[in-house]
Parts: sequence; C-alpha cells; structure tokens
Amino acid sequence: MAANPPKIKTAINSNERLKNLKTTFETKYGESPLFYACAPGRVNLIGEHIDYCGYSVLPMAIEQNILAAVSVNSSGMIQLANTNPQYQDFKQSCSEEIIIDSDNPKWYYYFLCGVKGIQERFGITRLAGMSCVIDGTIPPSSGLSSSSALVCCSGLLTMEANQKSLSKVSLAEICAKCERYIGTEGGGMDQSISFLAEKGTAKLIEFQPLRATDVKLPEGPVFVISNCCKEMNKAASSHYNIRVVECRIATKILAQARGLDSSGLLKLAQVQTELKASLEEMLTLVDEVLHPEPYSREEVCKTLCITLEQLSTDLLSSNTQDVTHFKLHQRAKHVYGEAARVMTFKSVCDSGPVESMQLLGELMNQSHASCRDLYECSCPELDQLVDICLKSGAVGSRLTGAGWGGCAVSMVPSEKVESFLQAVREAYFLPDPRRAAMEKQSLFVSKPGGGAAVFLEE
Ligand code: ADP
Ligand code: NG1
Repeated sequence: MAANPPKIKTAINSNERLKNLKTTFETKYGESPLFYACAPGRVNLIGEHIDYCGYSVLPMAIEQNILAAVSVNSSGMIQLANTNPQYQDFKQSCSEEIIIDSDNPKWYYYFLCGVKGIQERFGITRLAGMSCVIDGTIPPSSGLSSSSALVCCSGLLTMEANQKSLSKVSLAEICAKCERYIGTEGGGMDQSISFLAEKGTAKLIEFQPLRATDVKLPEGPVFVISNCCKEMNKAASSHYNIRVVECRIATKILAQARGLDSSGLLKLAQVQTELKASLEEMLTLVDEVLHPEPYSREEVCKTLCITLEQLSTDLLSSNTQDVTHFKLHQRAKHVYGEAARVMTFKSVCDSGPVESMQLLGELMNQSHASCRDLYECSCPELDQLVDICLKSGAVGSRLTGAGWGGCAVSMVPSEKVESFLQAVREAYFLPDPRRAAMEKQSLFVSKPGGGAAVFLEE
C-alpha cells in the first residue's frame, strides 16, 4: 500500500496513442517529451454520495484516462495544450502564484489544482518549468471522474517534473484535497481509485485512514456503462455542494439530539462512530429525530442554537449561500442506507453464494431508487436509461457518480451482453440523432483497469 505509482519503460512508438501524442507534442513545442503520465477515470459500482460523509465506496478504474506528455525545461513557464481543440492553450510563469477561479471552472484550473497540491505539499517556491500536452478519453461531466483523472494526472506529473516522490496513498489524499480548490467539496473516492486501482479487481475504498481492499467480482456478469448523454458540470452548478451541506447540517442535528458535542462533527459517519451504533440503528435515529418536510434556514438555526451568520460561515459553502430549504431526513436516510448496501455488496462478493449475481443486482437497483427518490440526484434521462437497461437484460442498473446526468452502470450476465447492447442501442440511442451520434463512446463494457502511472521511453 505504501508503494509509489509505477514508472513503466515503454516503446512509445509501438503504442498508437502515445505515438500520436508524442508527434503532437513535438509539433507544438519543437522538443520531445521527457515522460508521460496517465490517470484513469472510474465507475462506481455502489456507494453514491457517501464518501464525503466518511463511508466506504466500491469503485473500479476504467480503461479511459487522462494522458499527458511532459517536458521539463528552463522556460520558467508552465505551458499547457490539449489534443481536444475545445480546451484552449494556457500558460503561466512558474514564479506567479497559482490562483484557481472557482467561479469560472475552465479546464486548466483542474490541472492547476494538481500543481498547487504538490507545490504546497513540498513547499516548493519555484516550480520546474514544464510543457504538457493533455489527451483525454473520459467523457466529461458524465460521472466517470474526468475532472479527478485530470487533477491526479497533473499531481503525478508535477511530482515527477519536480523530482519528488510520494506514495499512491499520499498522492490520492493530496489530489482529493486540492481538487476542492475548484469549489466542489468532494469526498476522495475518485482520486483514491485513480491511484490505488489494480487491473482485474474492483476496490473497497475506506477513509481515515485511506485504504483500498480488493473486491473479487463474481465470474458470471460483466459491467456495462451507458451514458444518458446529458452532461452535468459539478463545479458550474450547486447541486453537489447542496447535498454536502444538507449532510453536514443533518450530522449536527442528529449529534445534538443524542447529546453529543457536535462542534467537531461534520460527517454522518462520525455520529455513528460516536454513538457506537449500527447502520440499522442510525436509520431508526433518522426517523426519530428528523422530519421529512424541508427545514428552513430559520428552523436549522433554531434547532442548532446558531445565528444565520454562523450557518452561513460554518456550514454553507460559497455556492450554497442562497439555499433556503434543506431536506435532511431524505439525505441522511440515503446515506446510512447506501453505506449498509456497500458493506452487503462487499460481503456477497467475498462469500460468493450461487445466487450472488441476483443479490448484487438487487442492491444496485435499491441504490438507484434511493439516489432517485431520497437523494434526488438522478434525472428523467437517467431514470429512463436505467429502466431500459433492466428491460434489456441487466440484473441490476443504477446511476454512477454524482448524477443529475451522465452514466448508468449495469450488471449484465455475460451470455446476454450482445443482446443487451443491441436492445439498449435500439431503445435509447438510435431514436434520437444526437444520442445516436454519441453511441460509440456512450455504451461499452468495462473491466477493472489499473491505476495512475508514469511512462518513460524504453
Ligand atoms: P466528471 O464527472 O467527469 O468529473 P466534472 O463536471 O466534474 O465531471 O468535470 C468535467 C471537467 O473536467 C470538464 O468541464 C473539463 O474542464 C475537465 N476535463 C475533463 N476531461 C478533460 C480533458 N480531456 N481535457 C481537459 N479538461 C478536461
Ligand atoms: P463525479 O461523478 O466524478 O463527479 C463526485 C465526487 C465523488 C463522489 C461522487 C458521488 C468529486 C471530485 N467527485 O464524482 O467524490 O462524491 O460524486 O458518489 O467531487
């Protein structure tokens, strides 16, 4: 676990993507890359919106990733280019302070998050000059963690360019922290799996301390990712942070109701730990303490004996200052229920009963229903897609990632994959010309991929 990301010697020209990236780099900068770095996206099999509450999640890395070619030079500049013309060039001097404008989440700010994370970790006053070309294959804003893959790739290559060394766990922790500069108060699942993934296995990711355990998936089914083709840019909207804040307020109210000192508590998992209660007991506590009607700001303040100003500074984030109502009962119910489903999913995988495929599928379906009805992080397109996936032969299907758009992950018996893909194609993609045009990169089988790595010319 304390291992560093691998450095792999590769014949660059024998890999089509690396070779093309090298050529693009040489044309752009008139020099050759010194090394390459890549970080994968991920699909979360179960455990949605609970990482920032302190609960374990169960993702696997996907094959799609962010790949960068890098030279280290004496230009005194950080220069960025992207193979996708949608993402404009950027440069800044190494002596300039890195400032991330979270009101305007341009692509290079995600890159700069990674640079800043490494700079702060080592207290580097003058960063090495570097030129980079980025090439990404993860559909953006689709719940497959393109943003975190970019931050992780940047953190890894900045560490390498500045001749520093860190374990995968430290890199994951630094990148989880520094991605928050973009304004989204994420929990750390994405950066953890991006560094700690290993080919062929999903992982249970646990926090505090961060650790990853192999989860052996049953042999029978495969996982299919399908994109509903509606994008949701987390940093450009407040949906995500509203949920983080609702969980934070629920934490305080539950803790207070059971006589705990809530001053140091911000995560729902901490209340469980303090009370030494089971998840079942936490679900009962939610029903006893929280009411299903939304809480107004005034009611929150009255219940917690705090002022509106304290609510604003201590509990709300900068993009949730205007929120007037908070659905605390529904959000806390989802979190404790989903945390329990993750543990059941892991134990079904570990014990491998004959009916495990059905049991896992059932848990995925329950997870989707909870995301849709209690956490309200689905959308009509995703619900329709999940429905179609189930009718097309999946034993379980659910939204994956932040939601409000993006992808579903379905568990499909191997022998049914071809008919499943065809049925989803016909029912969801082909009837709509925009979806049909995106189908190739929006519907695919995914096997557990490896973690972030550095590549050097052989
Ligand atoms: P996700 O769920 O994929 O992490 P986000 O909305 O959080 O979605 O982040 C998507 C953002 O990440 C994009 O708007 C873009 O700024 C950045 N991004 C993703 N892929 C790339 C890429 N290949 N090159 C540059 N920036 C990228
Ligand atoms: P995606 O789907 O990559 O936007 C986000 C968070 C995760 C996690 C999931 C929901 C970030 C960087 N990622 O993922 O930490 O909370 O939503 O389970 O904020």
